[in-house]
Parts: sequence; C-alpha cells; structure tokens
Amino acid sequence: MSNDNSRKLYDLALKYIPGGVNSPVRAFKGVGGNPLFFKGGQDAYLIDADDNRYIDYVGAWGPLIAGHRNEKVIAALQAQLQQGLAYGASTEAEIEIARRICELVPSIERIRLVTSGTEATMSAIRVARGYTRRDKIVKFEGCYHGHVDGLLVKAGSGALTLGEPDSLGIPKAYTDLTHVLPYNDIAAVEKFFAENGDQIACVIVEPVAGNMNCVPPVPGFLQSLRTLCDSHGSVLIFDEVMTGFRVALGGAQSVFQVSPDLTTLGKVIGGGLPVGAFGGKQEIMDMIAPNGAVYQAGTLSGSPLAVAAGLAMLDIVSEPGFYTKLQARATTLLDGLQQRADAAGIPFSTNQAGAMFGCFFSEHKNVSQFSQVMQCNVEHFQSYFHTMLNNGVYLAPSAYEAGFISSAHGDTEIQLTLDAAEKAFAAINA
Ligand code: KE4
Repeated sequence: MSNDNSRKLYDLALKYIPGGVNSPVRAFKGVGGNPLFFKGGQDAYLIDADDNRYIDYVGAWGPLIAGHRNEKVIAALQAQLQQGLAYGASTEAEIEIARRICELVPSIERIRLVTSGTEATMSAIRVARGYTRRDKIVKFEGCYHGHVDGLLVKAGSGALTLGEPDSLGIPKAYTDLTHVLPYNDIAAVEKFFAENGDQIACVIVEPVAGNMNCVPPVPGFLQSLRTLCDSHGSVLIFDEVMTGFRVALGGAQSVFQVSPDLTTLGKVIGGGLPVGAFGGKQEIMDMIAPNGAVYQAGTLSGSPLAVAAGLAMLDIVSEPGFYTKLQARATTLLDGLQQRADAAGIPFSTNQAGAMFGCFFSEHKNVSQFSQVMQCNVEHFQSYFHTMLNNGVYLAPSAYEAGFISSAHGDTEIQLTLDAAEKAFAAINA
C-alpha cells in the first residue's frame, strides 16, 4: 500500500495547521506513523489520497451510522441546496427536527440546536448552573465531553490519547469547580454527594463511555446518579453526543431506563454535517435566552443543511429493525474477533453497546473501569491497528476510542475484517 500522497499532504499540512490536523486524535500519535489523508467515502468504505480503500469503523467518529454518502442523506442535501445554505433565521425544518427528537427521546421537552458536541455540553453545563445557582460540577475520569474549559479535566478521547488529560491554558479557578470521580464507582459517587451534594450544580456523564474505548455502565450506576441528583437538587446531564441514535433509537437512556434532566446530542443527528443539540426538562430549558437569563447563541445553529441531513438520518434510523440488525452485525464481528484472538493466544476482550463497540488487548473481560482500560497492552493495539490498516481496515487511531459499525457494513465487509484480524493477531505473535 503506497501512502506517498498522504505523506506529501501531511508535510504540506504541517506548514499551516498545528500538528497538520484539525483535530488531535487524527494525528496518529496514539498508533505511530503519519496520518492518512482521505479524499472520499462510499457506503462502508473510505478512499485515501493514494486511492487505497478501507473498510471504515470510525464513521467520522460516529455520525455515519448509515455509511458514507447514504443516498437518502445526499438527496436531502441536494434538495436543500436548491433552496439555500443559511439564513441566520428560523426555518420550518428546525421545528420538525426538534419535534422528532422530543418524540424519540421523551426526557427532552425542549431542545436547542448548536453546531458541535462541545457547544452542546458547554451550554448544558451553563444552563444547569443557571438553574441551580450552583457552580460545582461532577464528571468522570476518562469521559470526554468536548474541549470545554471546565471539562478538560482527566478527559478521554484525544486528550487521553496524547497523554494530556488535563489541558494547559485553563484557569485553575475553572478546574477547581470540576470534581472528577471514577466511572462506574457507585460508592465513590455516594460518598462525594454525602459530603458535597448540596453544592453540586450537575453531574455530566457519558451513559456509555465511548472516549476511554467503549465502557458500558455497570448495573445500578446510572440509577445511582439519578437518585443522588434527585436527593440533592442537582441536574443530571447525559452526554449522548456519541450514544444518541447510536446505541438505540431512544439513546442510551432508553436502553438503561434512566431519564436525565438534560441530554446533549450530536454526530448522528447531523448525518455528517456540523451539529450539536442540548435539551431536556422545560423548566430548565426555559432558562435559556431569549426566555431566560442564561445566554446561548450560534450563527449557524439549526443550519438548514445540517437539519436536512439530520432529518434524513432520523428517517433512516427509525426504519423498523434498523438497530436490531446493526447490533447483530456488530456482535458477529466481535465474536469473530474474539475467536481469532483466542486461537492466536492473544489476551483480548470486547465490549458492545448497540452499534458501537470496544476492543481491549487485555486479560480483563467486560472491562468496566478506567484503571482496567489503562492496563491494556498498547503495543499489541498499535501492531493490530497497522496490520489492519495494511489489510484495508481503518480503525480509530487510538486505543482509547470506540468503534462504530454502520448499516452499510454487510457480510462481505465483516468477513474481510475478520480475515485481516487473523493476520493482525498472527503479526502480534510474530
Ligand atoms: P465535538 O465538539 O467534537 O463535535 O463533540 C464533542 C464530544 C462530546 N461528547 C462526547 C461523548 C463525544 O464523544 C464528543 C466528541 N467525540 C470525539 C471522538 N471520541 C470526537 C473526535 C475528535 O475529537 O476529533
């Protein structure tokens, strides 16, 4: 596989863009080597600058649950392009997508669109602080909620990949207000709330952690957060930017039957275009300007193109059996990977939540703790990543990211992936 063009583009990018990338996790720092540059995608496949084709398990980090250039999404965008790109004013389609999301996620009574997941979580934190008149917040180690100042504390995703979970440039006054607890540790949360509960504005949590690889909640964890927030008047925020319309039609909250006060969304609801959203209880959301005293705004919020793509995506994912089929296909993939790793004698385990999954080079089964994630064999992962890449399979270039399957991944793609994995496990043993 030649990567000459990607290499040339990378060298050029370095002249103008920090690290040559517009988002750190793309830089391959977690796997070694130089980042690939891509020029197209179709269905389950990505095409790079050297015309190499890859079965794609990143899916633009989650949005492309129906694959690249899904025909319904493209048709919706083409229709909108005939009307206009942006108006800086309201449209009927914004009402329709808001209505659809409120219908599909009953805990959301009012919702506001923004243009990234970071904006969504930043705004949700602000309105939770405005509603409770409290300043302290709780997050969990290894969870990533975008590059919000107060949330870049022991963060996952790219921050963890680069080994910088706590960013420079953030005033201590901000991070002093952020309390970080161990994910899935109910006793730790109960203890913290017993000592500080009445000062806590909100708890923000990924209901399935997807930024320290894929770590589902242990039984009772999410319910314990609900109970404690109720007892202490704190706002419970589910950051479903990744899990929303990814793990189920109603998001992780529908799977685990725990209703948050606020939910953040992104990725899938934009179909690959820039989008985010935050919403929840009307009494909280009515605090937002122009109704209330919590200010939040955005030039391209509710972008007609992003909304058109998002509405097409909601049509696709609402089709009967969409998630059942996707979950089954992911299970087939993961079972096949496990069988091949076991046959090769490689310590390996997987986690799954609907159409997202995690692979761990670890003796631990059912990885549920950040500490277990950090004990994984990164060298094995790096070898696996590169052998898979050289055999036409593109995985997230980090041991701390989840994998995403789409409805465009068919039996052929699953089999090709398993064939590549067999070589990758053998290469680890070589
Ligand atoms: P954005 O601002 O990147 O649109 O969304 C931030 C965000 C918020 N909440 C969760 C649960 C998220 O997973 C994310 C972003 N996810 C990462 C991938 N793990 C984005 C990839 C990147 O940073 O380039």
